Amino acid sequence: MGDGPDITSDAPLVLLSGGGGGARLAAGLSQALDERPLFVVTNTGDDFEHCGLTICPDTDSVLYAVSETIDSQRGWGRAEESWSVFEELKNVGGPDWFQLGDKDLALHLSRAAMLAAGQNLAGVAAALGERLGVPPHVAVVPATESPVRTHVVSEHGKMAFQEYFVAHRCTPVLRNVVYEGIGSASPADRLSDALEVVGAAGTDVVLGPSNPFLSLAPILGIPGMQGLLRRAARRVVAVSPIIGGRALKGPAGKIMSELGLEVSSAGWTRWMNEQYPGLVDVWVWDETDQAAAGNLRSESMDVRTTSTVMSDPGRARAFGDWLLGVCSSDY
Ligand code: FO1
Repeated sequence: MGDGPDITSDAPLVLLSGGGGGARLAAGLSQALDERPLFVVTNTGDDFEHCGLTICPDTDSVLYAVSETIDSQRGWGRAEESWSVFEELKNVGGPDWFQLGDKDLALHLSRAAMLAAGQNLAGVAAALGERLGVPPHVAVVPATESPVRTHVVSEHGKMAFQEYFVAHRCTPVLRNVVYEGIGSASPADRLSDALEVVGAAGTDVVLGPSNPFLSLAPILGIPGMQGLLRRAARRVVAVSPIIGGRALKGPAGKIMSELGLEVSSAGWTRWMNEQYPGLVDVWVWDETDQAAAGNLRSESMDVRTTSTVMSDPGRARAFGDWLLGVCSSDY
């Protein structure tokens, strides 16, 4: 991959991604863009230390999805995985709450070696992407190098993200989410360098169909991130993670109801618009919800609907193509 796409040739498209939905769209846009540079900004709030290894789930889901090595059914980890080490880890009393397959573990060991040798998260992601087969026009960029750690506050008190998501399977009632360290974080140099070179309104930004509280907030809450994206973007397009009143996977719908929000594309749109005023130009909903789109349009919000369910790579590619059309259209 060298030092990544030549962004002066053509303004990049920037995708903010977390979780399985964001990874699927990253793969779809990678295919749809072909040559135009794609910067996938990945959430680092789920990152954590495990068995002495730095685990970066949302970055790895994108690396695996774009290189077509992901276990597409789960939305994380490797396809054609084996579990010899994990099985033996249990026998020798290691932690068994977080499943690490053999191939996935090899990637974590390689990351640990590179970090120990002084490489940063962006450099590790670029090196791993090259080895996995991420196409040269795609840069996978962890949102920040500074540690940001998402914690969920529930009736059990405050817990680390992976404890909530994996150990407790998202069952605790969420009262608040805190992003420890975010106040002293700054956008990754690779992203800010790229977007400052491009100049005003030279790129397009897509907020992926990711959990707004757990995947997008730890990116957009980084000081300077919203301004950086807004200044560089011709158009900012956000994709609803809620379809027909629920999230396809993950706790976004459950969290919305626990926070007293209407669990719908409209509820998501209103919350996002309040949280990030002036950031989003176009709201993309699934066609399942097109009847309700009229209400928001009457509040002069630009809501567009299409089929957003990326149930296979072909549909992810088609959705990517459709989004490119939205980004480049004049209306
Ligand atoms: N999610 C689970 O529900 N159980 C697991 O054991 C698990 C292991 C795992 C290992 C590597 C990795 O990159 C992701 C893994 N995930 C697992 C998913 C992970 O918790 C989520 O992908 C993100 O943190 C939220 O999107």
